[in-house]
Amino acid sequence: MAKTTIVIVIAAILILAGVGGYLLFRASDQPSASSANSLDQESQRDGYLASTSSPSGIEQQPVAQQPAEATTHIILIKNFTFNPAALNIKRGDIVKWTNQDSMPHNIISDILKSGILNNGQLFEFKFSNSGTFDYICGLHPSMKGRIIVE
Ligand SMILES: [Cu+2]
Repeated sequence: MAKTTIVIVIAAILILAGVGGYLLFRASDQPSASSANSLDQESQRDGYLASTSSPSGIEQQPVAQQPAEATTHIILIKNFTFNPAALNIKRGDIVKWTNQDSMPHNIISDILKSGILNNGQLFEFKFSNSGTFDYICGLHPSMKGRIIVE
């Protein structure tokens, strides 16, 4: 019953506003008059919709501030080369080496030593301290790489 009344009231407002806007437009009044009219109509409609919707409504949850996430960097081992050979990262970042060669490789430095990586296998390491870390492949010592941690 109350809903029907509201619908009728809204319909009446819409019609009146429409006719009013149309007449204003016809009378070659300022075009802004008709747009202002429709703005009023919008806010009135919103008011009615808000009063008829459920009390809880849909509330925008504030997005919590996330701490800066660690970035994961990929180094491809391909054709007996680390790619990229030198990589700049930030403290806390993770580096993943993935072996794309058919030959096995590994990664050895002062602070880390991977197992043998066969084709398709990967090794990851989190760099928690800043510094410059040179590494090689223990099986092919001419393969060299460097990680620079800010
Ligand atoms: Cu190797």
